[in-house]
Amino acid sequence: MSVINSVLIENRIFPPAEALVERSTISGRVAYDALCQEAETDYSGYWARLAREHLTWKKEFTTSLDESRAPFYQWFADGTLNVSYNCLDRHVEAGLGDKLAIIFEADDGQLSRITYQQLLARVCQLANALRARGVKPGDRVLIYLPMSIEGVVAMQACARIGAIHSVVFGGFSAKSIHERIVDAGTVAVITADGQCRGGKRIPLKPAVDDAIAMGGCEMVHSVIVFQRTGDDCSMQAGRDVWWHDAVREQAQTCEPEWVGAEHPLFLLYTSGSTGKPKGVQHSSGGYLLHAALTMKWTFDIQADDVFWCTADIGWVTGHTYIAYGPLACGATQLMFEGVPTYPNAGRFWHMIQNHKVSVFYTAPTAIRSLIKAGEISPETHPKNYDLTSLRILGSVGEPINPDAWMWYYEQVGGSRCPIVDTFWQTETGGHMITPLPGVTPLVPGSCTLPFPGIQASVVDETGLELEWGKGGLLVVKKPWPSMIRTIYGDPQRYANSYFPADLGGNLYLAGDGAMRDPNTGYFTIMGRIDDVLNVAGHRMGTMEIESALASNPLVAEAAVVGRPDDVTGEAICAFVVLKQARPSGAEAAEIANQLRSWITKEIGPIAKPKDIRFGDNLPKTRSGKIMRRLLRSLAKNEDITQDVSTLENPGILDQLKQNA
Ligand code: 6R9
Repeated sequence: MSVINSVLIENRIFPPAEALVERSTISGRVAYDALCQEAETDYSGYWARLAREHLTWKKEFTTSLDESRAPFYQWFADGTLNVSYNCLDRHVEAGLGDKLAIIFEADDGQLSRITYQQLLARVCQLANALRARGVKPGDRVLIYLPMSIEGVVAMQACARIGAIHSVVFGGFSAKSIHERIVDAGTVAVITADGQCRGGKRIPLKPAVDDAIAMGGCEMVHSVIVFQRTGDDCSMQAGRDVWWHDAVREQAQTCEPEWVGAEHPLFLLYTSGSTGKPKGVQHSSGGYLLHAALTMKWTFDIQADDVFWCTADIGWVTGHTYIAYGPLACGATQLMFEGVPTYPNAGRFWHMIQNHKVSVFYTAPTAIRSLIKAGEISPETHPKNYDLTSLRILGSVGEPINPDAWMWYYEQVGGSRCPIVDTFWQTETGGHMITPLPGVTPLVPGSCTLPFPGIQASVVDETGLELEWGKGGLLVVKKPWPSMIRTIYGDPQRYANSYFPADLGGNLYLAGDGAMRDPNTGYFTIMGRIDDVLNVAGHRMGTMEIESALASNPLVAEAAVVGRPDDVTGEAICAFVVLKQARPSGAEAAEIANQLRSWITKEIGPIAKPKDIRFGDNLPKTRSGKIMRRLLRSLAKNEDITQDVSTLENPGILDQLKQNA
């Protein structure tokens, strides 16, 4: 692989405010360096110390990292614990039973609040109900629920009895549910009659019925149905039971199942380079350690914080930073059922104001869409809200372009709040490369430095470490506690995809391109390595072109893909959403030319998109990720044959077929 040329230069730097450094758990660069040094000197001892300090064990472990079956690494394997005990009971035992665990805001604004004591009681009741229906430790339970307190209760109840949950995002189709039921050999499903999003009621249970009817699901003996909308819902006698009926007679206490640290906590299906989603398997002890630790260090979570992660529990961010991390720390969190644009695009800011949110964690795509909305309807701009409760902002899911970063920093954070741009993946379990609020001077668009103990690096295609300033493959050199343990049912695929022989077989390959700043060593993520373009022999990260486009005052959002080209190998095709209405005809051609000149000026003629297409929006998954697969097909003028069931806005595809 030739070197990825980084052409995006960012000179702005934002050191942490003195007051923040003082109050932070990890305070100052010296403290950060000391942790890194400790990990360097005694890697396995470092993580063992943290696992003892941050988790409560039933039986203490005697071994920390076990590499004897590499790349199937084990952590703290002879220790036993229970994840739900760590998230609930231990706080109640410490006198925090009356502390709010979750403030839930429904789509229509209705609020429910639940304390740690109440949450524990509800988790115990559902855990007892699952046990009563024959769910045993190690059994797989599929969860298909809306954003709700019940979603968290369901996940925690599985953890309590040692069942392995597999949460499927509420927007996935019956076919996706079916695939996941079969792949994991699921014995029970927890779902709801429907969900409410953006003022609409959307059924859920029918998709579960259809999935099971597709065949091969005979092992599903129970379907527990939470009543959310009250809409009609068919119930199959013997198999289906209403949640409220299942828990009614159950005790509010439940002895946790003490499991080994390596006992699987959950599977979460994610897309890889092939079409078949992979069931990423996570552990109990190592996963929970990193969930707790990153809450404390990256988000600097304190007793009086109100934490809000806007992700859905159907994605890994909702697992680690809603269902487990905040609870493992005894924090108070806000949870939201709806969408950021309902009843208007000021919803997030309104909620931050109302609930005095202090730590806010969202995705760049949400920020960019709210920037756009704030320009169209100025009354939804964050300046109309009191956001002074905020102290830390977070970003996750994709690279954040410097323009969106600056807007987030200035307009949302009032230039007071550090932005932790957290790079991580479903497979990593928690943050890998991220600023720490009381440590790291921030550079817009950079996720900065590895979390203490994480040995991230950039290598070439043979696994050789590259000097700073050279782009290459992002890898992790040592196993870490919260890493993926295997792909469920396909250990070979796990070994091949994440520890490829080309790199020597012992480096974890993240699948992203990255470069370290020659002076600071800061990491910049340059997009998936499958998104790296080679135009006339020059390699460029698509993200850099996107960022350059997004920095044009006319542009709200842009995505760039490559398409085959006879002359240059690959040509750049840009899909652009303008802040103004979608142009057509001569106007479109004129703006396209302006953008080409802009790119020429920002990066150079090599980065000039050959094709530019305008849309009202970009094709995105319901989790907000741009579907580049589709864009690549559109760029090639291919018919769309891929599965578009995860697409939020299928109507957009037609618009994006024509060049400006
Ligand atoms: C947590 C999550 C993982 C992929 C990852 C990368 C991209 C995530 C990022 C980021 C740049 C960040 N990604 N966070 N890229 N900066 N802060 O999103 O997990 O859904 O598995 O996606 O997302 O490309 O490889 P997942």
